[in-house]
Amino acid sequence: MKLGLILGDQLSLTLASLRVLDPQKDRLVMAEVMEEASYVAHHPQKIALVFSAMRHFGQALRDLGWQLDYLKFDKNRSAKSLLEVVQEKVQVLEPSSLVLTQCGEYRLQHAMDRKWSKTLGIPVEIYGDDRFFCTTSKFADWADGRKQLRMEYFYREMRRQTGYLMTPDGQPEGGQWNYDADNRKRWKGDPPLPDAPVFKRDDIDNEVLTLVAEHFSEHTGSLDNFHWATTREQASTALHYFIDHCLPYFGDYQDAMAKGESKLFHSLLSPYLNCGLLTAAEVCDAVEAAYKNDNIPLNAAEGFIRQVLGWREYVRGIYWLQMPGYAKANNLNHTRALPSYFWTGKTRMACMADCFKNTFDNAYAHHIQRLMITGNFSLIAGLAPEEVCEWYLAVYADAYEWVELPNTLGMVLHADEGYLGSKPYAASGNYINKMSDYCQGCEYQVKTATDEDSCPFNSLYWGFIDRHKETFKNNHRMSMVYRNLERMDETKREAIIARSNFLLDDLDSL
Ligand code: FAD
Ligand code: DLZ
Ligand code: SF4
Repeated sequence: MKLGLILGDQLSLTLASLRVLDPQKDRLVMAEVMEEASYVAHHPQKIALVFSAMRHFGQALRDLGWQLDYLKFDKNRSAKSLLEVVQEKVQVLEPSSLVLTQCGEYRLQHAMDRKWSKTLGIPVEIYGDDRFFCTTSKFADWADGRKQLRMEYFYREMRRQTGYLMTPDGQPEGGQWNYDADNRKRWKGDPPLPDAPVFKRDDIDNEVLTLVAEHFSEHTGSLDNFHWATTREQASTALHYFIDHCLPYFGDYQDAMAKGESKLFHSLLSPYLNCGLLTAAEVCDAVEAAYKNDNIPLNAAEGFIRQVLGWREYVRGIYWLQMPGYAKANNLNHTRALPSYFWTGKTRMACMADCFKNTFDNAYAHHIQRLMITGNFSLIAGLAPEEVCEWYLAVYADAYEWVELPNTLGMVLHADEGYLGSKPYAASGNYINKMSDYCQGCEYQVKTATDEDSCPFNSLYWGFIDRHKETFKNNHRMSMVYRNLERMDETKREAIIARSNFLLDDLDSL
C-alpha cells in the first residue's frame, strides 16, 4: 500500500499522483495544518477558500471510492506541519512509499527533497505537475543560452506547441501574435459591469468560515465579503459566467481602473487555477471555443490566453529557474519599510486607498491595481523587496510564491536585474489619471509635483528616475525619460527632488 499526500493547491482529479495511485489499494491523506496556514499572515478569505475547497475535494475523492484520511484544522494538534502529519500516518499505516505531485512552492519542495524520505524512513515518489503546459525542464531548455527571456517569444513558442489561436497552416489567428495595443481603453461607465456570480453556501463553507473567523481574525483582511467558489462545479460556473458576461470586453478594458469597481471585466479565476479547481487547459479551451463560435472578439480571446498560456507559465518557469537565490534579489538596493497603510488602508492617496480597500475586502485586486498603483508606489518609494513580496503573498486569495514572487520582485520592483522586464514599470500620477478616475476627488493634485498638496507619485517618480540614473541611463527604453529629466529646468528639477526626499523621509504621513 502506498500513501498519497494531496496539498491544498492540488485539488484536481487529474493530478499526476492520483493517476499513479490505486483507489482499491492505496490511501490518501489531506491535512489543514498550522504551518501552511501561517507561514505568512494569509488573508482570512484565502485560508477559508483553501480549507473549504480542500474539504469539498476530499468529499469528491471519497465519492469516487478513495480511502482518504482528512485532518481538519485543530490548533491543539501536536502535528503542526504536513511532514509531522505524514509521519504519524506512516507509523500507523506502514505504507511502502509516499506519493506526491511536485509542490508549487520552493519552500516545501526543498524540505521534501532534503529530508522527508530520511525522516519518514520510506521512499518519497514525486511526480511532475503536468497541470501546467510547460514543464520546468522544458522552460530551462528554452531559457538556455538566451540573453533576455522575453515573455513574448516564450508565448509564441507556447502558441505553436499548443495550437491555441493558430490557423491550420501554423500562423497566428488574425495574422498577429498580440493585440495588446487594442487593450488600452479607459472605462467610463459603459458598457455596464456585470454582477459577480453568487454561490450558495453549504455546511462545509459555513463551518470553515466560523473556524477561520475564530482562529485567523488577527490576519489583515475581512471575511464578510467571502464570495469565492469552493467546489469544482462552482468554479466551472464562474468560468462560464466570465466567458459569457465579461470576456467580450476583457481585452478593451484590461488596463482600466475605476474607483469602487473591484474587478471591471477581469475573470477572478486565478484562485481557482492556482488551487486546482480549474486547470489552465480547460480555461484556454473554453476561451478559444467562445472565439471560434463567434461569441467574443479576437483581441479578447488573445488577451486572455496570453495571460494564462503566456504570463502564468512564464513566471512559473522563471521561479523554478531562479530559486532559491531569486527571493533575496535586491538589485536596486531598496530598504525602506512598508508604510503602515499597507496593513490599515488609511492613506490620503485615493488610488492607493481604493486598491487597499479592494484587497482587504475581497482578497483581490486586478492586475493593473497591483502593478501600477501599489506596485508602482513600492518601486518609486524604494520599499524593501522582501517586505513587499511578503505583503503580496499574504493579502491575495490567489497568492502562491511561484507566481507572486516573479510578478512582485521581477515585474514590479525590478529587483532582479531586469530579468522579467526590459524597463521598470515606474509611472507618475499622469498615467494613473489617464487610466482611471481616481484623481478626481483625491486630496492630492495630480497636475503638480512640488506643492504641499501635489500628487506624491509625481515627485517620487522623478526622484526614483534621478536616484537610479547610473542603472538605467543606458537602457534605450529609458532614453526619452532621461532626456526629459535633463531638459527639465534646473530649479524645477531641484524642487521635485527635494519634494521627493521630503516625502521619502515620512512615507507614513501620505
Ligand atoms: P485576469 O485579468 O482575468 O487574467 C486571467 C488569468 O491570467 C488570471 O486568472 C491569471 O491566472 C493569469 N494571469 C494574468 N496575469 C498574470 C501574471 N502577470 N502572472 C501570472 N498569471 C497571470 N497572480 C496570481 O495568480 N497570484 C499571485 O500571487 C499574483 N501576484 C501578483 C503580484 C503582483 C505585484 C502583480 C503585478 C501581479 C500578480 N499576479 C498574481 C498576476 C495578476 O495580477 C493576477 O493573476 C490577476 O490579477 C488575477 O486576477 P484575475 O483572475 O481576475 O485575472
Ligand atoms: C495555502 C494553504 C493553506 C492556507 N493551508 C494549507 C493546508 O492547511 N494544507 C495544505 O495541504 N495546503 C495548504 N495550503 C496550500 C499550501 O501552502 C501549498 O500547497 C504549498 O504552498 C505548496 O505549493
Ligand atoms: Fe493617486 Fe496622485 Fe491621483 Fe491622488 S492625485 S489618486 S495620489 S495618482
